[in-house]
Amino acid sequence: MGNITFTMIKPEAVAAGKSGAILKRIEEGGFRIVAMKKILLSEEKAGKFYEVHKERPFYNELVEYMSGGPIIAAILEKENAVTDFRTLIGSTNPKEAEKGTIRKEFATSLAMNAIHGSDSDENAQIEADFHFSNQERF
Ligand code: IDP
Ligand code: MG
Repeated sequence: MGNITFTMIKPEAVAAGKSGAILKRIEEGGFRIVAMKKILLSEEKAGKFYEVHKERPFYNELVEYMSGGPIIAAILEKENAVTDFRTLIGSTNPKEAEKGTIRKEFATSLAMNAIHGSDSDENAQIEADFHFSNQERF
């Protein structure tokens, strides 16, 4: 048993049929899927999820984008889950993402960067609880 991180495969990657390929990379990276579902976030829910970015100039665009189509949300387990997952997905800006990372391969732009990963253990717990009940975790 390791610790957990929270991820979302973002709308443009889901729409482009990349979910399977991305999930394959996640499992091959040693992450165990604890919980997973395909959901359409309301603007309100997307706004709440990204509330820390409320004052940023891209906030409205981000909320519109993340509520514009279904996402795949998941809780992942691994030792050092948060740090190792951020390494697997790569930099926020795909132009700066390392070769071999999920964002390097699947992102289309800085905004539409294919995947989310929690940035701390504390936020991983908050984000997992935001989307999943205990009964949905295995
Ligand atoms: P992260 O997803 O790598 O943790 P954050 O800085 O937390 O990056 O930003 C959250 C999300 O907001 C990014 O993944 C991306 O989709 C979007 N975003 C970040 N910076 C910009 C920007 O400058 N313009 C447009 N969208 C952005
Ligand atoms: Mg972040």
